[in-house]
Amino acid sequence: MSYVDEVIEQVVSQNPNEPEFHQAVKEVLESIRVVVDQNEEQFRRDALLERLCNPERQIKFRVPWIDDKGQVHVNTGYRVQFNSAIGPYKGGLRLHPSVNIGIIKFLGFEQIFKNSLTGLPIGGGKGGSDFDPKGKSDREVMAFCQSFMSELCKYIGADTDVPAGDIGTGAREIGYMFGQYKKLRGLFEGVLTGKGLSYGGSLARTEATGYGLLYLTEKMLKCHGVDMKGKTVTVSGAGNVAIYAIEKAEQMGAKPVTCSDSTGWVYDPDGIDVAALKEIKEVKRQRLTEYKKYRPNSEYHEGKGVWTVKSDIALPCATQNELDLEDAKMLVANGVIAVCEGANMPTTAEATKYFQENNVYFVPGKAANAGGVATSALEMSQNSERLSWSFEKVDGELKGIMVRLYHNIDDAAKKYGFEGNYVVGANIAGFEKVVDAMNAQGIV
Ligand code: NDP
Ligand code: 2IT
Repeated sequence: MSYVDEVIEQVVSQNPNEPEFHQAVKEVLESIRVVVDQNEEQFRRDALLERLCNPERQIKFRVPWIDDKGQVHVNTGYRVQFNSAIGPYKGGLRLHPSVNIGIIKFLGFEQIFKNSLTGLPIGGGKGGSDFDPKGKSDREVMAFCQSFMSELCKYIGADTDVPAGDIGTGAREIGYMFGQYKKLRGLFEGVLTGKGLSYGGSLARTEATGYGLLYLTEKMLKCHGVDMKGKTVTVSGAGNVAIYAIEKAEQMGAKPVTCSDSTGWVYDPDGIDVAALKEIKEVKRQRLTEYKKYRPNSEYHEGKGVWTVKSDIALPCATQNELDLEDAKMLVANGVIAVCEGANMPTTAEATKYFQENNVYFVPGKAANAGGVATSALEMSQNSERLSWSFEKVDGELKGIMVRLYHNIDDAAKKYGFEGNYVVGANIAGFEKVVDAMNAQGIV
């Protein structure tokens, strides 16, 4: 049996009940098969893939907190410090009831290669909790965040592990966590990114993931002779990534016509009103049912359905495995040109294959959404030099990073005979740098 197949089998049997982690590992290892085959003897002797697929450290802890009625709740907190070969662990904290160790491991594993692709010195990690911030008062969210950080603060630091936001973790949560870290450790340092601007946050970090997604999409399409202007875009999600993807798509002259949350979705034939969306989601923390009040011409539908809308470009920006084979068939039948992932692993393996077989330009999340973590690394740089850069500077750096990233994955795909396959390109390009650093540092 080939070394790649052996390790895939091992990962599946040693990590039962973690289907998302298996999915992420299989995609990466299948993609890098061509590189591994060329170095099979050495990689096997060095147990390189076993080391790559086993986190350096996994932390799991109890998070007790008291609600507004005096009731105590207990959630579970996680931090998976996956790989520090190229820099301090870096990756977000997800707060969502669906969080379990398998979800955090899949996200941490993806983060290794994504962070490598940014070209910046950041290793891979991820964390979070099964706590649901939805429907909680600010005080309850603060109580949770303080309790979460009371334990997490023992394991993180500006030069060891730097968490940030992800689903359910935005500026409010990062603020409460930063305050607690500072109180307990007595350190005002860049231990978290996505901070508020008044205490060390970076301009353009809020926008970065969505904007970066569009910078990469625009560049990729341009290289294939396609102009963004006038294109219809379907977007899923209505959170941080989706909002700024919609905003930048509009600025580029495209027309985003959908967004969604976990209860329903909106179709606005005139183009999503991003100011209304921000008001509903960022300010009032409401459901998308409210959107129709701002835009009477729009439609609201319960459940899932964004991918039934005809579009040229599809940007899944909500959560993992939200776009399945049926959705892919619908998008292809409706003439979609490109699918670029704003979320982490939103497209199932079957749907990805279907897009590739039908000549849809498909860019995986670890490349397409890397602008968020790249700008987090720029926030770390600003914190280290105790300076704040202008919006234009950060945004310009972000754009440069996304354009270089695109060429990097395109070149890697071509080099190994997979031209246009950005899944293979991203995984190989991300892997090569990490392996080089792991080899240089010995068996640790
Ligand atoms: P937010 O919490 O801001 O928004 C998430 C959005 O997705 C919400 O509209 C939410 O709806 C929806 N959603 C979440 N879970 C589900 C679900 N199980 N089913 C249906 N809808 C769901 O998160 P972000 O925008 O930050 O993150 C979105 C994706 O992008 C995630 O995959 C994340 O890992 C990824 N990502 C985020 C980055 C960042 O910088 N924030 C960087 C790179 C990737 P509802 O509010 O109803 O739950
Ligand atoms: O998935 C991701 O890249 C993020 N949630 C952002 C991580 C970060 O450290 O900014």
